[in-house]
Amino acid sequence: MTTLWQNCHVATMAEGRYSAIENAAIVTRDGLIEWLGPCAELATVEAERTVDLGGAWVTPGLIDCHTHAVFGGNRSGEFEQRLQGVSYAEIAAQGGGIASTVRATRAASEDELFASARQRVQALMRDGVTTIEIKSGYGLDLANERKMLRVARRLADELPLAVRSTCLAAHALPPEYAGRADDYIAHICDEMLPALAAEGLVDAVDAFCEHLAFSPAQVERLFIKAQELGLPVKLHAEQLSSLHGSSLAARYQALSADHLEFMTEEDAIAMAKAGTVAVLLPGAFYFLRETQLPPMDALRRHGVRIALASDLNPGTSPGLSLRLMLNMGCTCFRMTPEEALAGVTLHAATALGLGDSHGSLEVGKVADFVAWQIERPADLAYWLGGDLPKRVVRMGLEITH
Ligand code: DI6
Ligand code: FE
Repeated sequence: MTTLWQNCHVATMAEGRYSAIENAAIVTRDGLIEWLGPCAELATVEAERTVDLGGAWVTPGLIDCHTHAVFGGNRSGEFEQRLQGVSYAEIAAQGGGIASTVRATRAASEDELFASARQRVQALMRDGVTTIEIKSGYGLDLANERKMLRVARRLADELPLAVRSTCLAAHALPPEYAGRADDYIAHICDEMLPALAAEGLVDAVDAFCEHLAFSPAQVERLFIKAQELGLPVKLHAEQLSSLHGSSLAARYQALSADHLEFMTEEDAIAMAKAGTVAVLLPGAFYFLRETQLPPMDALRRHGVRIALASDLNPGTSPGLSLRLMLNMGCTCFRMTPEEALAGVTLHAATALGLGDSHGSLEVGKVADFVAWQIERPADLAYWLGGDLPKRVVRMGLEITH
C-alpha cells in the first residue's frame, strides 16, 4: 500500500539534528519511507491513499530505550514511607526495595504481569512511543525471568509496537543466593542465559554494576558469556558511584551504558571510541532527588551520542510519559530540546541496535512517525507531559489508541 502524507513539516532527526523540512510531503510504501522532501519537489505519485496532516510537525515515532515495564505490584507505599523520613536502606532491611518487587513478580501469573504491563506500555504509547525496550530483572531465577521476557514478546504481538527485550538477570541478588554473588553469576552464565537465548527471548544482555549489586569483574564474566552467545550488551553504570562500568561496557562494544551520573571524562572517551550510546535517565535522577549531574560537557566534547529514556520501574522512576522525560532532560541536565528529541529518536534507536532502520525519517527506514499539532518541535520538550493532539503512524499505517 502506498500512502501520500501531505501538508506537514518534518523534523527528520537525520544525524541527530532537527534537519527540518518545512512544507513537506512523505510517501510510504509497504511500511517503509519511499520518499520525503519539500512538497514542491514531489513528482506525481500513484498513491492508494492521500492523507492531509493539517500543517502538523512530523517526528520519528518516539523510542523508549530503557524500561522495566514488566513487574508485579508497585512501591507507592515505600514512596510514602520515604517521604516520612524512612531511609531507602531501612526499607530494604525490612524486605522492601527491589526484593519486594521480586516477590510480587514471582507471585504474579504471566497473564497478570501482561495485563499490568500493557496498561503502562499503553500510557507510554499515548505519548507517541512506537518502539520500546523492556528488561527482565525482577524474576531472578530461570522460570520467572522467562515469564517476564515472554510478557515482553507478547506485548509486541498484541500491541502496535516494536519491543526489544533485554535479559537483566544480573539486576540484584536473589534471596536463594544471599552472600553468593559469584555463584549467582555462574548460574546466569551456565544455565539461565543460554536457555533464555535458545528460546529466542533475548535481544540484549544487561547488568546492574554497583556496590549494592554486581562488581565490574562479575559483569565482565557475564559480558564474555553474552559475547559467546552472540548477544549485544548494555549496562546500568555509574548511577550511585564510580566503578568505571561504562569503560568496561565500551570495551565490550556495548550498545549503551545507562544512568552515568558518576562517570568520568575517561569513561566518556572510551564510550566515544566504542560508539557506545550514553542513555540518561532523568526520571530516576528526579525521583531519587539525586544531585550529581552526568558530565554533559564531557559527553558532548567527545561526541558521545546521548539518548534519554523513562527507566519506567516501580522503585526509582515510575515514569509513564517519555515526553515528560524530554522536559526533565532539558531542565535537570540542561539538554537542548533538539538534543532531547534526538535522545528519544535516532540515538535511542542506536542504543537498541536499530539505528539503521529506526529513529529518523529517511528513505528506506521504517515508516514510524508522529504528526503533532504543535507550533514547533521544541513544544515536545516544553509541555510538562499532557496529551498533545497527534496522529501516530506505525509501519505506514495510522494507529488509534
Ligand atoms: N537502577 C535503578 O534505578 C533501578 N534498577 C537499577 O538497576 C531500580 C529498580 C528498583 O528499585 O526496582
Ligand atoms: Fe534501569
